[in-house]
Formats: sequence, structure tokens, C-alpha cells
Amino acid sequence: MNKLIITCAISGAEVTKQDNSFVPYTIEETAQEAYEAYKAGAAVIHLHVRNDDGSPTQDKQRYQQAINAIKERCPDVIIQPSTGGALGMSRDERLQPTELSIEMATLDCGTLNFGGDDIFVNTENDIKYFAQIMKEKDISPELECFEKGHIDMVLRLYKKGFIHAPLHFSFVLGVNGGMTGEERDFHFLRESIPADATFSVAGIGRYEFPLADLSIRYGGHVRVGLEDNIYLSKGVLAQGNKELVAKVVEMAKLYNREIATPQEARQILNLKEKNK
Ligand code: KMH
Ligand code: ZN
Repeated sequence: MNKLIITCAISGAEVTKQDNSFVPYTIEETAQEAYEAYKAGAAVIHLHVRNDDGSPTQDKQRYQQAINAIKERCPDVIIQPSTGGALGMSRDERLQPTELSIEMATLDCGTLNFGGDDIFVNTENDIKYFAQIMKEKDISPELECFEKGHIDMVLRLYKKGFIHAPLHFSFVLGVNGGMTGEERDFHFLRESIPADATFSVAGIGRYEFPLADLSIRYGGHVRVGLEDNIYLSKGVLAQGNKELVAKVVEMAKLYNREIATPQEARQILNLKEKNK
């Protein structure tokens, strides 16, 4: 089987230090969490940045500082900034990291409820706009799909030429308002994408490790991290992102699935490497 790409979503925009004290806010904390996740086996860092007080920002200078600090510690790691940002941000605010020299970024492929009164808005026109900008800048989109309708949206836009191959999907499952991450959901989604597409799973909360297990067994890739889940096991808070990554590395050993280095991940995902 192909090697396993582990992505680590080290901070997100919503989780706080009150939830888990290892959630990084400062540039130093962000770089250290990324480095430790990389050392544990992550090839890709899914990156959100925060102000020092923990508030989320898509400020491109803040991203550049974080990227520089991460690259100083682990020059070869793949950094995948978020264009989802935080709930309520405008699309141009969210797109700021695409102005930097980056290989990859997320592209959120549909609107969904996000718990309570919150809505994560990604209209069809938003998706076309984001995809167009990423195409112009040679940034490979990770196609974040929170339910099956989002995959259908990708396939429609792909047919119409707004989204381009290679298609790399991320099934983000378990958001309150999106699709659950049960085994049947996983199979439904992986069977709904083209055979030559690659995919990764990001299970929210209790879905993180069961989905990782399925994806390891069925040739997909895995994302873990404090953005998605703060527990190492039931009731036990993770002592940093590295523990979540290390747990996936151990799970992969059970199935003899080797872990991809960043360079191997670039080949699997067909990324165009860029300088800082
Ligand atoms: N913070 C969420 C509202 C992404 O990174 O592209 C959106 C998110 C998705 O985290
Ligand atoms: Zn994110």
C-alpha cells in the first residue's frame, strides 16, 4: 500500500487553551508544536495562526512569521495554511495566506451549520473564487468536505473546469452540523470520489481515531491534531499534538503501513515545491 501521509492540525481557530493548554497561540508556541508533530511523524502541518491573546487571525504577516519559525526548525515540512480561517471572516480576509509562497492550502467545499447559531459559509461562487486564486498561484487545494454534498460540489466544479486535478480530498467528519464519522459514512464518501483521487480523513472529537484506523486500512491518509480533538483517549487530554501524531504512527504499524516523509508526501500529492 502507499505510504501514509499524516497531517497535523495543530491549533485551529476555535479551540482554546481552556480546552487544552497545549493549543498554541504565540509564534514560538506554534513553531514548537509544529516541530514536535513533525518529529513524531507529521509530513504536513495544517496551519491556523492566532494573535498572542489566542484570537484567530488570517493576517498574512502573522502567517509569514509562523511559517518562517516552523521552517527554521523543520525546513522540509509541508505547510498547509487554512483558507477557512474562523467563522464570520470575509472571503478576502480568509484568502490572505494565498498571497504567500505556499505549496498547499485548504479549500472548503460547501456551507454547513457549525453548532448553535453558527454557519460556516462557502457558497458555490466562494469556492470558484478560492479555486481560481489557488490555480493562478499554483497552490494545491486540499478539498475539505464536511458531507457528501460537498463532494458532489467538487465533482461538478471539476467537470466545469473550476477545480483541477490532482484531486485531494479531506473528509472532515463529526462537526455539529456536518456529517457524522461512522464507518458507513467513511465508505460512502471514499466510494464517491474518483478512483485516482487521494483522500485524507479528519475526525472531529471521538471520531478522530476510529476514522484514522479506517483510513489507514483502506489506503487513505490521516489528519489529527488539537484543532479536531483534544483527547488522547477517553477523558485523557493530549499532552500536545505530538501525542496524537504518535498514536497514529503506532496504529499504522499494526497494518504495516509506512509513514511518508514530507518529500514522499509531495510526490503522492503532486505538489509544486516552493521556496520561502
Ligand atoms: N475554523 C473553521 C470554521 C479550514 O481550515 O479550511 C474552518 C476550518 C476549515 O478550520
Ligand atoms: Zn482548519
